[in-house]
Amino acid sequence: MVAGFLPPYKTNDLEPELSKNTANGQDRILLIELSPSVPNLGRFLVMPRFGLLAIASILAEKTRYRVKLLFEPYTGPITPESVAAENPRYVMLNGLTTTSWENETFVGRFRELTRGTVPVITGGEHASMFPESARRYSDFVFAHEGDEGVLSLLEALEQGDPSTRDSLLSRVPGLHYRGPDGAWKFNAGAARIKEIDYRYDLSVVEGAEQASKRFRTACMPVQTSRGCTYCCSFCSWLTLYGKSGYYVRPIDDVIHDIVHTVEYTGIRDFIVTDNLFAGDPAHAEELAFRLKRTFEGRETKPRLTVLMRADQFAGGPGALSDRLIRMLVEAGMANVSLGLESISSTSLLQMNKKADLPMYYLASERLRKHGIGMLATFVAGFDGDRYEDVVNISEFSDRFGLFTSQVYARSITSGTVDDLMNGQRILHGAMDRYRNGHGVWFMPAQMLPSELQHAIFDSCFRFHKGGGASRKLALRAFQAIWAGMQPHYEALRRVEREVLVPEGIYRERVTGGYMLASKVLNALYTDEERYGNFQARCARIFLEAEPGHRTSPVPFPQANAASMA
Ligand code: B12
Ligand code: SF4
Repeated sequence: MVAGFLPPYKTNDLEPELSKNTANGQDRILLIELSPSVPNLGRFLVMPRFGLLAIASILAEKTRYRVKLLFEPYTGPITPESVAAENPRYVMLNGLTTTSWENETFVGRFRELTRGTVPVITGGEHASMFPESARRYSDFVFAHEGDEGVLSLLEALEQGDPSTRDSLLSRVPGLHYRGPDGAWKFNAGAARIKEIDYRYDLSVVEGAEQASKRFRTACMPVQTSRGCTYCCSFCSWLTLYGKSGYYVRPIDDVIHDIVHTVEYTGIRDFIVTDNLFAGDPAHAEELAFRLKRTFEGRETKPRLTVLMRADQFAGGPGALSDRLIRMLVEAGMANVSLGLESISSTSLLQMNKKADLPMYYLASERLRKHGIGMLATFVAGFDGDRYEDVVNISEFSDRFGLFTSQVYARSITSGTVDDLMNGQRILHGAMDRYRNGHGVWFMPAQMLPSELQHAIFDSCFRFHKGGGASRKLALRAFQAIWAGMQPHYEALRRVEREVLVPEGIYRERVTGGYMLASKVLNALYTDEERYGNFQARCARIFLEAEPGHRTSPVPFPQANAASMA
């Protein structure tokens, strides 16, 4: 329990009036997850993001505030007016980068309504990866794990004395905040949480009770471990956590979350949000044993989809034994989402994936033998990838026996090895709303950016058009996403026509098609002024391509409006 709560948080002229009002909402924290206006694949599942659920549960258990989590698919539209009417003491927002525009618009209006009296605290993936951008709509930005820091932050904010408050704020790891002079500060050096300590309390999530009865595709995230033991060049897990380390959760807590979810929401489909499920085989074995025993004789056995590497099924380090795989299946592990990433050996090497195609086929056989469903994610746009390599992922996925094949764009993100080596290839100015995993905003080596964008969807369409009715739901999702991506796709084509090709950054091959002229780009990059101008021209085109120049959300076009589908 955080001690000494609820002395007034004096920041403005409204405060004395509000602080008398603790019984009237002023002891309330509202946590809000808005939906992005441009669809992404994940949006077709009704599932709150794990991080905010964890933070809400921690606040409900360890503080005296009244906590409410609003998840837009459960509640219907969340407006600044409805939130302001609840007179919260604090508002907390999460979000992926694709939702940053919605968050910014929401907070803009909310601040007008409340005259800036309610502190807005943000955390999660966008806040950790692009804190400068999250600062635009936040009073406090939390990078990395927030479980412990959020309590220290509230403790600091409840201090009446400004210098005590500032001193406490300066000790919250991972926090971006404004100092007494109004300038932003950042407490670097986030420590990893080694003893993860929370249990879901879904009673604080509005509309979660029996959610399975209202939403056909309702799922719930659950976490058994944090971090990874690998370092693939493109992967953002280190940026998200701030430091290396792989830590497991106590089994009792994991079991609690699953049982509580099944009983309270009726949901039995879980996505395990671990970066690397079963990275500690002994922990996985105990989990399998306990989970199986917990649901023995019950009809509500959970179905788990876990994120894993192929080599965990094919003799890699930490590979799972047949016995353990069988135990996990009996406990409910129904599907494995494999991060296969590429079918090009060159690209797999460039990614530092430490895996190859023979290993993939071995894993596929093993999973099939155990009757486990397989889906896979790929990252397209590495230097070994030509248009046809990306499209051929669909045929490979078919042969491999996947039920869903998801091709994402290589998205050079801050703090990754890929960023260090290839940061100059990022096209600045692409709108955040298209940074949803599907959008391309960098310059691939063997094709134009728009061709890569096209190839990614071409591959997903080809795979999901085959294979019968089971793939049709995903096909419709990809069609809707492609339709939503059209302004971005058109902007890429204009950037190429007006900047990249005329400037010689892409050259036409004698055999047809375009390739990146790395020397031209690198020379441009070394000239700060010219590179700045080049990026400014691209950014202007991205902005001009936006319907209404960002003044209104992108209209949701009919799925069949997009030509390729
Ligand atoms: C697990 C996962 C998923 C799962 C589970 C999602 C869920 N509902 O929880 C699944 C597979 C479903 C998924 C789907 C998607 N994902 Co995903 N996913 C991940 C993954 C592998 C791990 C997430 C993670 O560990 N986060 C980091 C930790 C630190 O955050 P956390 O545990 O959630 O929360 C902690 C802190 O962030 C903080 N915190 C969180 N919120 C808040 C709020 C406040 C107020 C505070 C104070 C603190 C705080 O405290 C929490 C507890 O410590 C990462 C990739 C990776 N390798 O790490 C991608 C990643 C997060 N996903 C990404 C994307 C793009 C998507 C999709 C849009 C893909 C798509 N096109 O469909 C969908 C969106 C689905 C949706 N509606 O949410 C991107 C996000 C990029 C970005 N900057 O926005 C990532 C980074 C992958 C990448 N490199 O592109 N994803
Ligand atoms: S892609 Fe997967 S295996 Fe590679 S570093 Fe990221 S989480 Fe770990």
